[in-house]
Order: sequence, then C-alpha cells, then structure tokens
Amino acid sequence: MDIQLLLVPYDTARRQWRSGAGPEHLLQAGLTTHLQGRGHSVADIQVIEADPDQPPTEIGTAFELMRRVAVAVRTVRAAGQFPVVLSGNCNSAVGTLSGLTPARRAVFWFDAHGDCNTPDTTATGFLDGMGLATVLGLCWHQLAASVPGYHPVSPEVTFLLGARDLDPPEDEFLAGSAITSAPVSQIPARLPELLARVELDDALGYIHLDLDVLDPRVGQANSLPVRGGLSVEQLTAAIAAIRSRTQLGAAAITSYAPEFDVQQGVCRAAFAALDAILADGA
Ligand SMILES: [Mn+2]
Repeated sequence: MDIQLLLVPYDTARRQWRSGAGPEHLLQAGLTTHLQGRGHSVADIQVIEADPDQPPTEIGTAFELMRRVAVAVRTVRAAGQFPVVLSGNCNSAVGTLSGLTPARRAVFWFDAHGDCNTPDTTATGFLDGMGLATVLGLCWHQLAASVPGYHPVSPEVTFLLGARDLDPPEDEFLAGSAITSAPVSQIPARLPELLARVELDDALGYIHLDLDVLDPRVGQANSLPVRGGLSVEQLTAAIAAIRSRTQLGAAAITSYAPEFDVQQGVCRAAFAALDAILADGA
C-alpha cells in the first residue's frame, strides 16, 4: 500500500510533551522501515504543526491542528495514498474524519475511555475526553464548523471498542445512543455479529486506535492506564474483522506517551496493529 504518515506531535497544545512524544518515538523505533519491510511504500513524513506565532491554548490549538489534519488527509487521499495519523491527542480524529467527507464514514474507536464527554458533562476539563463527542456533533459546534469538510458522523455507524473507564454521563449517553459499544469481553468473538447489524457496504471506515485500549500487561500506553484491556491478539483480530466488513479511508494511532512504555510492549503492539490495518486489501 502507498502510505503517508501524518505526525501530530502535540498533547494539549504542547509539542513533544507526554503523548506528544509518541509519534516521534514510533518513528525512532523504526516504523518506516518496518512498513517498508511489509511491502508498503512510505512517503516522506509530513508533520502537522501549530502556528508558532499564535499563543498556545488547549482548545484553540487543538482545533487549529484539526483544521490542518483535515486538509492534509484530503490531499493525501487525492494523491492516492492512505493516511495514517500518528497523534498525541485523540481529538485529531475530528480533522481526519473531516478529510474523508463527503463519504459516509464509519468509526471504529478503540479506547479505554469513552471520549464522549461534552463541556457540560466533563469533570476534568480535558478536551481530549470530548474527541468522540465532537466527531458526533454533540459539542464545540462553532469550532468544529471551522474544520474544512467537517460533518458529524452518525452514531449508527460508530463503534466504541474496549472502553472500560466511562464517566457516569458517558454511560448515560451511550445507553441512550445508537452507538455500538463493545466491551473487551466481546472482542473479537462477538464483533462479526455486531458489525453485521449495521449497513457498512458503502461506508468509508476510520480505525481510531488509542493505545490505552490495550491491557496494561501489554504495556502502559499513557498516564491513564485501565486494567482489563485488550491483548495484542484480540486487537489484531478485531481489526481483521472490521477490515473484512469495510473499506478503510484512514487510520490513527494516538495517546501514546513512550515514557510509560518501559518494556516497549505498547510500541510493538502499535506495529502489529498497523500491520493488521494495512494488510492487503485495504
Ligand atoms: Mn482516547
């Protein structure tokens, strides 16, 4: 496959801080060579950067990065390449998915957390806990509309996979939503059945992999580890099940703070996940 890696090396508007260091770490661990060894062609790395003349703010900088990601993803696809976004924050997904319109998009969101708080429900104020909510059009309407190509994704074609640390308002929202939420215990065995319930034939898929969906025994992905996560085998099997049902338009690996990944287990898992995402036929 012809791949373009798009790096978004920021966490909460701070470059190279915490999970902002993840994208560069994956490269230094040999990601490009690894992908080439699998037969893929990999274009020169493209780094998405915030405007250095603007003062950083968590919200403003995040949306600025989303706008740039959206344009980059659209350009990459127009050139016939497959965009793989390596981002510190999950909210890069707003940009990535905006770069795929007007296609009908399907979202496969692997995450230990729900990322579906809104400014009215968040208890932490962490913008990244609202990434999926923004994708769905639940909040930040004015800023989301500033992202080129932005259009909310339908909950009917949104899958939250492996989430196990949900805030009460997120639980409540998911219970009343058409989103399919599959707990770790159902992955991968029940996935084919859950995928079959949804019309995916004409959809363009987006795999969003927050590496904290992995069990901490694989390795600690970031500062928010949650027990009871996916094994590497469960993750790659789930990706294969998704791949067998839908064509992918883009993928992202996010929320990886290498300082916590002492044994490099998460790094190896990220490579294995990308192999599954990029296997022949995408
Ligand atoms: Mn996340």
